[in-house]
Amino acid sequence: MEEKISLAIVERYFEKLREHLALDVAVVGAGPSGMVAARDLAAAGKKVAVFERKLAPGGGIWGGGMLFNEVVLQEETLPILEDFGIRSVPCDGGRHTVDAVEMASGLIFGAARAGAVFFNAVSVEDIVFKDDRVSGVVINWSPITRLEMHVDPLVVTSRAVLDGTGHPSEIARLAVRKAGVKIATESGGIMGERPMWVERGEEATVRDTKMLCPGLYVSGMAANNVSGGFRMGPIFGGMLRSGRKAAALILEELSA
Ligand code: 48H
Repeated sequence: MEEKISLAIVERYFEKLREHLALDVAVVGAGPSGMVAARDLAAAGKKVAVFERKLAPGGGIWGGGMLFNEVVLQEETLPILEDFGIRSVPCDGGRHTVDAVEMASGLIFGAARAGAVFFNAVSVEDIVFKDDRVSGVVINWSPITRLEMHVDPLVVTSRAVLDGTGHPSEIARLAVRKAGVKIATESGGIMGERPMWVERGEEATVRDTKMLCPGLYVSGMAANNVSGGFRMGPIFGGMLRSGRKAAALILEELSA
């Protein structure tokens, strides 16, 4: 019995990994924008994997605002929540509060049920860059990177990579620093996040969700950081809309 449980886990895990070594889309980071994108892409029939450094997917949702586990969303973004069956409570100004735990778990479940596969506790430490195109991700166990063990990574190839890594925009940074790519920003590099201005930050997040260079897209706070957008605190409508827009842009390219 003991052996059979271990065997079932090992066999199924490796089957899952083997099936996802060549992807349509690699989503890096299981924050709100990455998970909405993963769900939409998987629902459209694409082979999608989400690589998340932490043990628990969910990114910055869980803690709400300053650990008060509620977040705020604008009325017009509720249809995205409804696609995941996540509930909300109206507050003033056409806004709604959402229980952060319900939102994080609902987005995880929705993306998984649509067919996106999560690889948690896995960090993307580099990109594949071939013929002037980002064409995959280089992965390692997060504990290995955290312990700074000298262990070579594995590679997953992908037709498109989405940088959903939040504030640090790690994948775009790698493209600029290691591949010498000029990305689609005013300076051609990482502009850096600006201070708090909710309305401007929310709009910029969606506007700056885009293709940065062939094969590489950006969403959420990473889009803000890359293009020099303002931050917005614990309001999440822009993140959800950004994920939806990223998926639509990628689908447009993959179906062309
Ligand atoms: C694997 C990685 C790597 C890596 C990072 O920050 P997130 O929640 O993502 P977004 O951009 O969808 O949402 C942002 C939102 O949560 C937020 O922070 C807001 C609204 N802030 C406003 C403000 O003013 O501060 O999640 C990103 C995820 C995290 O779970 C990371 O662990 C993960 O990406 N990650 N995973 N490989 N190299 N880098």
